Amino acid sequence: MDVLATNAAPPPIIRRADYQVPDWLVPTITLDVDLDPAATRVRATLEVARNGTHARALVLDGDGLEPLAVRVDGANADWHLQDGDLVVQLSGDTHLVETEVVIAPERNTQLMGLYASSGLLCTQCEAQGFRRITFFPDRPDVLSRYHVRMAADAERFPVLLANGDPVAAGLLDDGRHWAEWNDPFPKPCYLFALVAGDLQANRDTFVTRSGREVELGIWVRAADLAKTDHALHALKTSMKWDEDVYGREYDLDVFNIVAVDDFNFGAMENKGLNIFNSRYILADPDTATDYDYDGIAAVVAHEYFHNWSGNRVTCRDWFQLSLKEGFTVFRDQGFSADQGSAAVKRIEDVRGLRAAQFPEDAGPLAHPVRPDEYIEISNFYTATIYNKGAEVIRMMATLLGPQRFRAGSDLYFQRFDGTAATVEDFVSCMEEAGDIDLAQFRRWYTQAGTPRVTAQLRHEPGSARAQLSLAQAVPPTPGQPHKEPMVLPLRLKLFGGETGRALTEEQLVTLTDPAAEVTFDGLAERPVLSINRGFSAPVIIDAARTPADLAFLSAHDDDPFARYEAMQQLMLDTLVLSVATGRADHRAVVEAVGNTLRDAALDHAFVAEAVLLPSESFIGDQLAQVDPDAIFRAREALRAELGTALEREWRAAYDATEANRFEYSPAAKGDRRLRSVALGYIAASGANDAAALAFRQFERADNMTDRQGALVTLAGGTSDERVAALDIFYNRYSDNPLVLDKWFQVQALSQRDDTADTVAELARHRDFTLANPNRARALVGAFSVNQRAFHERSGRGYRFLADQLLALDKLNPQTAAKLLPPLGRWKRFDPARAALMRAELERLLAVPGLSKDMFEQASKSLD
Ligand code: 0A1
Ligand code: ZN
Repeated sequence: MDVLATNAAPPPIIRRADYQVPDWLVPTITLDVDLDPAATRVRATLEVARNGTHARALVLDGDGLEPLAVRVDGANADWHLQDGDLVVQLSGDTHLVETEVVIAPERNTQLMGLYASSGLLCTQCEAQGFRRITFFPDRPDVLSRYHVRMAADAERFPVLLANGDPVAAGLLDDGRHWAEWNDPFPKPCYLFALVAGDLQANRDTFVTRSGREVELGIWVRAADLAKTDHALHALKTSMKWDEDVYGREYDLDVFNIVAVDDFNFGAMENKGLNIFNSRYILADPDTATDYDYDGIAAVVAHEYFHNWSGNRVTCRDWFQLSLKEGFTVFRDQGFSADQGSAAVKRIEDVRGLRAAQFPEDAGPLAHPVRPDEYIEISNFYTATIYNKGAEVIRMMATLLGPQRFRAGSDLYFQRFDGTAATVEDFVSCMEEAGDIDLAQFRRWYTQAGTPRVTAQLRHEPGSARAQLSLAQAVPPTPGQPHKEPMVLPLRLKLFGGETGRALTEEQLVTLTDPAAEVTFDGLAERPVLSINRGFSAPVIIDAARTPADLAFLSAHDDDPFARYEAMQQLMLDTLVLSVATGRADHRAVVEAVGNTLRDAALDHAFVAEAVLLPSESFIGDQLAQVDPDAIFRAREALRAELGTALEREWRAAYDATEANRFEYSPAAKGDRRLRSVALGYIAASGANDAAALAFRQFERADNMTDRQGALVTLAGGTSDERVAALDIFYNRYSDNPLVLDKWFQVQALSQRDDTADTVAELARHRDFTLANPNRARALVGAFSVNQRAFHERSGRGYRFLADQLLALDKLNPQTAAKLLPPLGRWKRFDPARAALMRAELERLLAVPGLSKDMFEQASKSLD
């Protein structure tokens, strides 16, 4: 592990501008892995080839490895270790280099490299975990063919899996057995994987469009087998979708997925052997919510799609991470949109972007979609790389149109198949196939910060003409004080303020200058502006529309996303005003929400999204300085008023969405969503029977969505039913870690006044452990986004987070560092809170032996 000694020099900064082609290539590697949790022996044979004309030594990355033997062409070699890396002097242009190391997977708490999780052994190599298994040029532009031989105890590890296709297996005489796997596709080492364990597979086959039969297997513990059908179905649906929509076919004879309980991220796209966090595989109605089901389908699709966008075409270096991640998120979003309501999917994605990426872009950790430098690459698996990256691809798709975008992606896959490519390569393909100049558009990859667009529509009463003034600005971000104008594709349309008729067709206005004017003629009535429809550009729009116009659009706009957006803006304007002035005029919101609830033509999933109030933190993002208590009060007041004024409507919605039996379909999901939202408002109204109603839902539910929905409502209140429900839930699921995570999370997100106390107590609960990333995120991660509780004036929330981060940093720096950003938002708060937050960051930085992961996040957060 890279740790910093006290007074050590700061860790080096890696710069994109310093990229050099590799000195040595490794066309093939043979791995012989003798597996044992305490001592695994790894023998590697690398065919190495000098790349170009130079006299430099071979440098193989290593992290915590001790070479037991190093041989070149069968003889002892001239080698030394330098900062953990193996340096070997070589005379010729090609050699066979053999190394041998012993590693201890059961002691690997970082969950990078080879590690143990609930009795199985598995690997995680992206971004730089392979160097913890064997000495190797651990960089994505070194592509090799892998041949892997594994041996392990046959009873403890009856299943042995690796990338590619199985070639042979057999028994050894000491109770051990072995298997050999061969992957014919050259790949970077971050895509290497192996798994050994007592696993069972849910198997199926998929016939590709050219008629090849692929063996599919989802590998889990025997007890979990019944929870894998949804993931398997999602896998087959994704395979077909990628053929239909992108013309991409699967290329190996087997495709395996393994679920593991301890995992730093969501899942990993290792070639032919995806490894998943079990939360993105296991589902049945009793234990998984609809949200979980959707997440599973999306992540299964995401990892599968990486087979082309990431594996067949990989990244030249880690600065290009969004090349595979932004594109693959865009692809999985398209897949999910096609499985249900595209509008609701878009609403959810935009809500996620605003919750995670906008604050990142506005804070000390802001970075471009293609960063220029990093200290620790695992800190760059961010919402900016993934989600803003996907928005950038979406804008190119909008500018090119579907056919030319598909031509661009075909060209990209064809031209770069089998290679390590760059963002520039991708954009050039889009430019070439789309016959479009994307020179200015490339700023989306280089400039950080969320652009702001002001839009002002002027119209003289009685006139047939209206004038729209647009202006854009990109705020300064760390290291980028001055910004150039961006290319902003804005879909817009005008509606008649009296009749609600469309006054224009939808048009795509692409703003490229700092400011522009658009004129509309032939208007029969006063126009109302609908702008950034479908969220065509990931920007903040300031269109200064009146509450009446926003309410009007929320009822009449023909783009469901824009309808949702109008309602959100109306709610946000109302709440911001009430936080700022202490005076609240809720009438327009109540009327608009009432209209939405009474509109029988709308689907329930959409209604549920549309009537939800913006989150406390999103309200905070609109303010010059965040006042968590005032925001909480203003939001609660509006919630209560909506609950009371529309109580009849909420009860009608609640009753109309009662189901006899669980069904997993878009309509049934919409019903469940609306039902829990309605329950929340009934409770907010203060109705006497609210807790009883919630408890009844909790007890009668035949699925986790309804049960958790009721639990969330109860957990936010003060009723006796709250304690009962939390106990029942805990006892019922105490042996199911994924559901226990929900139990921790619901309490950490609770709106109650005593949440900080509860969370401190839960951190001492016998089921709490920082060693499992899901559990750490469920309590610590959830608490630190609970704005009011985390920012409690005393600063104890900050202290709690810093204490947990310090403890976790010793086990798993990667996961710890990802939980730090809420502390870095100090500039957004009052001086007293800001000082307390800074003090915790300083305390972290003063700790000897802090990981470089944490050092980077904490030191940047102080600036
Ligand atoms: N490439 C994966 C994400 C991922 C990244 C790093 C990991 O290391 C702990 C694990 C997974 C994806 O995009 O799904
Ligand atoms: Zn990915």
